[in-house]
Amino acid sequence: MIGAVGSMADNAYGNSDFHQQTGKRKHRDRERYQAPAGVDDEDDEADYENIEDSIEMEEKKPNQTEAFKEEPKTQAATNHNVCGTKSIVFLYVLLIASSVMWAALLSLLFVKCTAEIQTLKTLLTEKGSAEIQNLQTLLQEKDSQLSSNVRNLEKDISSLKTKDSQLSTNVRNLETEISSLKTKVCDFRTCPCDWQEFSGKCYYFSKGERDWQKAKEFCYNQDAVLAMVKTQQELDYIRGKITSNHWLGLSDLDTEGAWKWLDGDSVNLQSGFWDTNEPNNSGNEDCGQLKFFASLPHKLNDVSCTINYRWICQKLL
Ligand SMILES: [Ca+2]
Ligand SMILES: [Ca+2]
Repeated sequence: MIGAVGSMADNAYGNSDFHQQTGKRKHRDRERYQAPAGVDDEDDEADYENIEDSIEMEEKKPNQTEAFKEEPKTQAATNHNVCGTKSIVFLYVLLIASSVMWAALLSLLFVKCTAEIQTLKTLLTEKGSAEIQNLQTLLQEKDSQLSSNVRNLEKDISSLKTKDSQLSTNVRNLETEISSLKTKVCDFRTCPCDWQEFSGKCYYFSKGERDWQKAKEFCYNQDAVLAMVKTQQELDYIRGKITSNHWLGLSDLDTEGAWKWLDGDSVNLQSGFWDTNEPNNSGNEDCGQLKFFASLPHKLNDVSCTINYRWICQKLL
């Protein structure tokens, strides 16, 4: 504001000084062009008017100068506005062009990517189809092979079943033939196979060992009893057949010390069949055996019924 006021004052001052200087110069020009003596008055008057016009023209010059000074400023402002508008328009155009270019690039990229994706999809589909086809072929081959193997196994199983049935039939036939042959062979004997005949009786000498009760049950199952040695001949016969201790059908289980054979007959304790100092019931001995001696006659002895020994069965012919 202060600057503007100063400027206005300077302009006013400048104009006043200009008018003063212009007045002085008019005066000097009038003096200079004062007509000397002897000069024509009409010519002088014309010259003077030209001079006046010249001075007036010069007086008008400051105004023209000011106009010339103001004109560049307005033109510059106009030029500045035009340049700004052009710059904005240029920026807009540049922005639009850039947007169009980006849109075009993105479109191209999208189209390219879509094409790539489509190509990949096609490749994957082709490869997947080929793999699936290969797997299906392989599975069909394997399935066919497995089916063939299963059929072969079923045939083998059927053949084995047939052979097993034939073998079973053959075994049954052989068992029947063996049984028939045994019967025929045994018909020529007086005692069953593996039994020995002596004095109207059949005797069986076991190969295995059992306790007294189980040995008795075995003989019962053979329609026989544990051997009862009541005569010297029977004792001598049995003594010649054994090489170890054997159970006999003898016990005092019903009454301690009352020794009886299985048919209920009492045993003569003074018969000489018993070993020396036997039966002694040492440790609760209730079952009788024929005790084996390597160098002495085998004799009767009482022992615990739970001990396992071989045994002798006896039955009538
Ligand atoms: Ca006893
Ligand atoms: Ca004893």
